[in-house]
Amino acid sequence: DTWRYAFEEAIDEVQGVFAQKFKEEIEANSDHEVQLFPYGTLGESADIMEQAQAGILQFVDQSPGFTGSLIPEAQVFFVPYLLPQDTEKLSEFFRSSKAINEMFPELYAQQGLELLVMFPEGEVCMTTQEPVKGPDDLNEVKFRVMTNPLLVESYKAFGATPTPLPWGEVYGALQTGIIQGQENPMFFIESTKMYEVTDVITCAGHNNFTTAVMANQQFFDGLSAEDQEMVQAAMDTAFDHIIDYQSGLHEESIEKIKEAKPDMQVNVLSEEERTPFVEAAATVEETFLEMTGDSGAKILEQLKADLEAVEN
Ligand code: 6CS
Repeated sequence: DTWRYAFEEAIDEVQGVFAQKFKEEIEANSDHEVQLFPYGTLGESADIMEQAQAGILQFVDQSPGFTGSLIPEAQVFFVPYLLPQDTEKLSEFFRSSKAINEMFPELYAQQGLELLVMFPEGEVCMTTQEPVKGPDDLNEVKFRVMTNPLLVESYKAFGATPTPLPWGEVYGALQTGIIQGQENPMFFIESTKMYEVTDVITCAGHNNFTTAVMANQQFFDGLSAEDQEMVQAAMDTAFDHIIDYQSGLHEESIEKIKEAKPDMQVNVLSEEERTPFVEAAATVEETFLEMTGDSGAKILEQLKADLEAVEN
């Protein structure tokens, strides 16, 4: 039989490299085949999620940036400065976190989804037309965010005018001036040529892009115990692979951007310049708690405990 797996990026971008590794593992260890559907073949992120919930797809990679509208607690990944930027600590956190490996699966299950893995895709940086040294520089900037209420609140707190849009509209909206900024990991800024339609990259260390792979729950429940274990093992192997794959990717992507557009500015904000953004994070955390109540509070508390365990 053939398992259909869709993701939000191109085949040679991070989600695609992960999916290819998963496919390779499954096909090496079983008679199942995995058919991959990169971004654009089946629609936007919201479309592939619907298809996975309906059982048309067996697997889907959707980042919490979009799942936040379906599972409000998944917005926790948009509380700024929550995740460490240190890649070793970060991968250890994803591997060991109780919030991720025990609590989130219950919430995804309520939406008919078996959460299989969450993994990081790199530090998120902003790209804009003008330099951003602090929140004042975001004033009047229409800034594209993924369709996620808490991310909207973050960019409000950062001083911008957030504009939620699906990915497919971002390049054109920047080109025509409908928006003047967006955020993404460096590999994605490079591969999607965001440098063609913005002039300045600003890294404020406020977040690391998180994504999640899930299976249709009914499909997964119908697999033999052996197949379920094989799927989980293939996800674990793909996790290790994607962590290795990303080593140095941020820096290599900056080099490629500089080659393609030598006058592209890349600014890394100093500790002092970050302060107002860090301060804004506190209000975003409060908003998260207002939006998600008891359930969100428990997730946030566990997540912080998991992060602390990794720090020490
Ligand atoms: O900004 C976005 O919408 C996209 N960014 C990444 C890194 N992956 C998929 C997502 O659609």
